[in-house]
Formats: sequence, C-alpha cells, structure tokens
Amino acid sequence: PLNISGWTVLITGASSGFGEAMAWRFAEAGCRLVLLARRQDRLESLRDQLQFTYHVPVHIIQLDVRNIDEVDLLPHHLPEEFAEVDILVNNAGLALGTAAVQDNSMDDAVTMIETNVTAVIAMTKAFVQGMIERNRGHIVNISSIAGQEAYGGGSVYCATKHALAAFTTATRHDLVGTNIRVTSISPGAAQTEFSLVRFKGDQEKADEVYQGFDPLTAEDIADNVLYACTRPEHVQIADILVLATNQASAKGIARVH
Ligand code: NDP
Ligand code: 8X3
Repeated sequence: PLNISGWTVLITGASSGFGEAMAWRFAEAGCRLVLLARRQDRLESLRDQLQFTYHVPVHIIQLDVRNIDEVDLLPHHLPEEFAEVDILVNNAGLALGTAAVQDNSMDDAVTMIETNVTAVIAMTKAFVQGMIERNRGHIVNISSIAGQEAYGGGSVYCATKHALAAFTTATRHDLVGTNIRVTSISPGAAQTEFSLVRFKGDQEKADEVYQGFDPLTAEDIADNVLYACTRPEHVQIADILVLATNQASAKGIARVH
C-alpha cells in the first residue's frame, strides 16, 4: 500500500460519524489533519484526543460549509504547515425529514442542496487548484446509495447525492491528465448521528432505523476511505458501494432479529 504518513488530509464534517472515524484512521496512518465542522467543542476535544494518542499535527476549523465565500478563502487562511492539502474528503452532509414531494420543506431542501452539493463544488474548486499546481492529490466524496437509487420520502436527499455522483464523475474527467485521483464512497445504512439529524433530534425515531439488523458503522466507512487513499499511485478507486449485510437496496433491509 501507498505510505500516506506526513500527508495533509482535510475532512469536512469531522465532528461526528464518518468524518470523526476517518480522522482517527488518518491519524493512525501518520497524516496531518485539518478537521472542519460547525461544532467547535467537538472538534477541540477530538483534536486533543488525536494529538494525545498519535502525536500528529491537527488544525481545527469551525465553519459552516454553506458559507461559500469563506470556503473560497480557506486555502489562503490555513497555517503554512497545513496549506498543501493532499487529500480532501468532502464528507459533511445531511438528510432532513422524510417528507413526500407535496410536503417538502423548502428550507430543508435548500439546506440539503447547499450542504451536500454547493459546498462540495466550492471546496473542490478551492483545493483542486493547489493540487493541480503540485500535480498531486486525492479527492474523496462521500456519496450514498441514495446517489444510485431514489426512494419515496427522500426526494431532495436522493437528488443531492445523484448530483454529487455526476459532479464526482465530471471532476474525474476534468482531472484525467493529472496525478489527482477522484473517489466516491457510497454507503448504505450506517449508524451515526445521520438519522438523529434527519429526524431533528428524535432519538426514538432515529433508533428505529437500525432496529433488527446490524448496520454499518462509521469505522467501516473510514476503512473504505483509507483503502482508497492507500492504493498504489496508478490505482484510482472510482466508486465503492458498501451495504450492511442484511441490506440489498436503500429500503431493502431485512430485519432478522
Ligand atoms: P453525522 O450526522 O454523524 O455527521 C455529519 C457531519 O457533517 C457532522 O460532523 C456535521 O458537523 C457535519 N456537517 C453537517 N452540516 C454541516 C455544515 N453546514 N457545515 C459543516 N459541517 C457540517 O452523519 P454521517 O457521518 O453519517 O454523515 C456523513 C456523510 O455521509 C454525509 O454526507 C451523509 O449524507 C453521508 N452518508 C451517511 C449514511 C448513513 O447511513 N449514516 C449513508 C450514506 C451516506 P456539525 O454539525 O458539527 O457541523
Ligand atoms: C444515507 C442512506 O438509505 O438513508 O445516505 O439514504 S439512506
């Protein structure tokens, strides 16, 4: 495998779930980390634990990725030792609600589109410029099975992840003559704060999503990201679709116990 020790990795949405699990795995691999999310207290505690355990440099950024003017300036505001981002993981994202199309909240729709799509376009533009100059880099976009199939009650979320799938493929086309790799990871049902956010803090409803089967964990997804990033330089993992064992499609879940 490729040794990524000393590489600089920027992870959006590092304050919980997949992003947090990836931070641990990249730290274990000896990477320098830039961790971004809105919840500063979570990031501070994660930074302290990572530095204590792995002694790697960690820089935290409190930012709402929907603030695309700030995103544009991010590469210029990073401390010098973190400025050359080698791996960008566009992970921050969310689903809000399970409304049918006639009941969609336009506020929720705009939040999902801005977070899951617009922000990824802005982050990619901001960081790919330096990657092209250095002819080195890896962009990992966290998509979803919802980027490959659409389901009732998920119209906007599925539309955002389908948009992300198209953006990821087009990004690969634009960068095909460079050494920059572009990867999409598409998880199925994974137990993180995702459902708690989707159901706006209703823990009972969130728990129901995972009842009766063993969902994926954040660590499973972090494993996939690390796998993609540590392949030899001539190997570009384009897309990984990863489901729970008792899952065949987004809603095709067998609840067996
Ligand atoms: P979590 O809710 O646990 O984590 C989401 C992360 O995104 C948090 O760190 C959150 O931080 C951050 N985030 C959300 N909105 C913003 C924002 N506006 N600005 C900055 N950061 C933001 O969920 P997951 O770890 O499960 O989700 C990560 C990604 O995986 C998402 O893109 C999701 O769509 C995708 N996914 C999840 C699946 C699942 O079943 N869990 C399956 C397939 C894909 P903070 O609130 O502190 O800003
Ligand atoms: C999250 C998985 O099936 O809820 O992206 O859309 S699903």
